[in-house]
Amino acid sequence: SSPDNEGVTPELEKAGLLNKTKIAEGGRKLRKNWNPSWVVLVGNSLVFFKDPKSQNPESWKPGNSRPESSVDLRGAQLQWANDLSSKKNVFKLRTVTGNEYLLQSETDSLIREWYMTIQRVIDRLDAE
Ligand code: I3S
Repeated sequence: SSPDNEGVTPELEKAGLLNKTKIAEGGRKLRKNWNPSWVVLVGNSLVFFKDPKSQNPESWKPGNSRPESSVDLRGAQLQWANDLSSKKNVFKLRTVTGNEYLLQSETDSLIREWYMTIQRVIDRLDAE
């Protein structure tokens, strides 16, 4: 972030449409329910929106659109998880609190970019 921006607005790293399902809550297994989700990686968090209006950058500003949920990436773990789904291009994100999400895209390059970008944020937080 620019010096002016330091400590004010968290950095927007990436945003896009992915298929998402939560598969565990606090370590307890949940039934899968795949849905398209507008995913925003901002600062140390991955934020999920179900509202298609959230695809408008204006609406990501704090207070303009209510996220469905948000994941703190500090201490999180990421791994490819094609064994956990019949879909291709699936990875699993596990939070320190034992929440687990599968994220998926039909587009190989797109899912690889998401994986690398999220991993980079996790690595940065691990190094702090
Ligand atoms: O891992 P599972 O349980 O085979 O996941 C599938 C089911 O959740 C299925 O719904 P039902 O709960 O009605 O059986 C979903 O429609 C599928 O999408 C899930 O599998 P995939 O392979 O798509 O992750």
